[in-house]
Amino acid sequence: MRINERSKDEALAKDRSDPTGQRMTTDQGIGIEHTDDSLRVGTRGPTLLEDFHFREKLTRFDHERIPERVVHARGSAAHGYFQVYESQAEYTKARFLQDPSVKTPVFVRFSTVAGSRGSADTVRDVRGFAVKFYTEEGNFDLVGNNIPVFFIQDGIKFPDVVHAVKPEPHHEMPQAASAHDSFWDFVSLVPETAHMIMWVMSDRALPRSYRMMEGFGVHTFRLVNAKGVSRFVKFHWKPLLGVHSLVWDESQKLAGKDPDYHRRDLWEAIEAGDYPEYELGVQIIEEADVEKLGIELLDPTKIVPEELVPVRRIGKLTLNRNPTNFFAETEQVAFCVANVVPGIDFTDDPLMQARLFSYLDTQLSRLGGPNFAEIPINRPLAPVHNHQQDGIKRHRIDAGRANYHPNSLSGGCPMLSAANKGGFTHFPAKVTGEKTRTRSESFSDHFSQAGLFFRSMSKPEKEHIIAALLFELGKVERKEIRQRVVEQILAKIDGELAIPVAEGLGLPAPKVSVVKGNIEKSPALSIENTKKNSIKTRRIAALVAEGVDVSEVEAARAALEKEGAKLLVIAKHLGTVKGAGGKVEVDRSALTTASLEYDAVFIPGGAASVAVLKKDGDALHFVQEAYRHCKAIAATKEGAELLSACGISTSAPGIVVNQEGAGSNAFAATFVSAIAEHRHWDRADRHTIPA
Ligand code: HDD
Repeated sequence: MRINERSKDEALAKDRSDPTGQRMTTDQGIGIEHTDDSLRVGTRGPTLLEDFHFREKLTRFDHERIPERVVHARGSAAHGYFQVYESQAEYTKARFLQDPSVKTPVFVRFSTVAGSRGSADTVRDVRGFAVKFYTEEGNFDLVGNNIPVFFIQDGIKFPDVVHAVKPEPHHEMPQAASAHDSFWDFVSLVPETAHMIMWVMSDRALPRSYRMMEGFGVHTFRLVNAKGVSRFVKFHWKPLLGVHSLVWDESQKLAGKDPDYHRRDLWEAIEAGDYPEYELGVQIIEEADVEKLGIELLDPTKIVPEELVPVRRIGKLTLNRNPTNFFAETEQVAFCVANVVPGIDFTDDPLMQARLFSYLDTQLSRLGGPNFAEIPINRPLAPVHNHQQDGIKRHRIDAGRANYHPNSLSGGCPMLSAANKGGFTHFPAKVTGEKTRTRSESFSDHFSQAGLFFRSMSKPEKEHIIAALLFELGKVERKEIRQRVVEQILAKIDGELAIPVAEGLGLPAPKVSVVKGNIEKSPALSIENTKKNSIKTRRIAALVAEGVDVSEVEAARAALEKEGAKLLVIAKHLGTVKGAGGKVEVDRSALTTASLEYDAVFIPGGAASVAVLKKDGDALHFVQEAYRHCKAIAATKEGAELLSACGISTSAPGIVVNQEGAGSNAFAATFVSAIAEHRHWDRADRHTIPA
């Protein structure tokens, strides 16, 4: 079969129901004449049981909810396609990785892990990055995260780590947060969490957007080519917009101001045609080189530093269509690590092995039985024929008498496929050994890569990790847990980390004993080194009041839009604001928005406008908060006076002041590069600003 970018959309179209121009019916297709009053005896009498429409309507409502995912309950998804840059036949026979002209449809769901379905998007947490490829050979699911390692090494401990991080069982608190005793109790007793802890305490756990975070397959997989040669592979997703994060104060406030911040951002970007794009990267490791590498590839708490094995970018994922219906698609999509196509195979990573079981199993209760693969979003494009049958909510109507193999009654059909005709064969890896519940010694180094991560951070990133630990451990009630984390975990990662955390918690300085690996730093781990050459899709707030210099707003808008960014005008009231040279349309009233929702702020000139803003506490707070969060702020002409009123020095990093006006080339160039920098951490006085 030949598929294209539209294939899944076309397949879903058969199940879509468009009410436009249609009459309302019951579930049985019977026309409804009245739906606002139940059937009763007399106008004030009892309601009648025979009102089947009323009973059906309520019954259906009563049963609308299904169990939320036990982890990753909160998520947002999009459709798109994947296209390989050039054939990867040397490494894999997977057909979707052969032909650059093929656009394989995908459905991608991003998520947080710990929170419930209705929890806020911007919490400190790992983000899920799950991709379902609807390939010609069946579905391949790459169920990854935005962090390349995991908390534990063996899936038997998954219920433990998830119970520990989820709200505590006696009072169901806190929601969507790891800052509580049971999580840190677990961490303090399970040193294999050390590396992951560094990542979740870092800026990686506070993405600016789903469009600006990396993704990782985490485990080592195998790629197998048509000759049966296998190589190990680590999968990466690299966002074309670079990797950018929020700051913690901003994340917490956003959770209240706009709990749907990431969901909205993804939706709006796609609606605006700013399609999120990520390159698929692979680190390929020859079996013969494994020993030389000196990294246990079966240990999911380890990365292979990009400096040792470069990430080769082999294709691009583009998300270009929002789902039609959240429940039908985003909620009912069922990812499964075991969904692989010929040419991609598993390894003996004990975390991966547990996942191979858990994902199918969880859908049985979440989606109510074994036929969940027949739900439209889960159906492969490749034809499905087998002898699996019956079960609750069966849709497929199998024809014929033979529901077993081998058979002669159906002419032996459905037939098996040989390996060279698309039949999946497991790579015949050699395995020997005795049954045991012990881990290999090669899984015992828990700290060298945690230290590598910390030491690879820039100064502000290190400060953020320390601040995150002080916040999280500061919320822990039991002193002995705080102490154990510092002494048993942090002191083995790095003194520069453990000592300030101990100090901030009022604990004695721990005895530091650090185990270092064979590389000191991995620059690829620091998001300070990400791409900073574009402001595409960034949102800039322009603060205005009556009397604003309208030409300044329009000149700034033109300069920013030229770079693919968007200027939104904010004023006290919706409608229009009059000023010198005309009027400007207001996009958001100050009441409904906050600096948190923008990447940068622009204060246009106009003496009357600035005079009003200088006396407006909300406007002052807006600018001060953006300053504190280290965002670029530009002011032209009289706009500079608002900066002074906020106590902000016009020479502070990331502050752009221009008296020539927003139309000048110098203004555009400096403001654009200040926004592209994302944040200006070196504002020494930012903690003195009251916001
Ligand atoms: Fe998992 C969901 C990613 C370890 C068991 N996981 C789930 C989702 C993502 C991940 C992105 C949400 C999929 C969606 O959007 O529907 N999980 C990971 C990664 C892991 C990982 C990257 C480590 C490398 N998970 C993991 C283990 C187990 C599970 C070790 C069990 C042994 N995960 C599940 C689950 C979920 C799930 C219980 C809940 C909902 C679902 O599967 O469909 O089966």
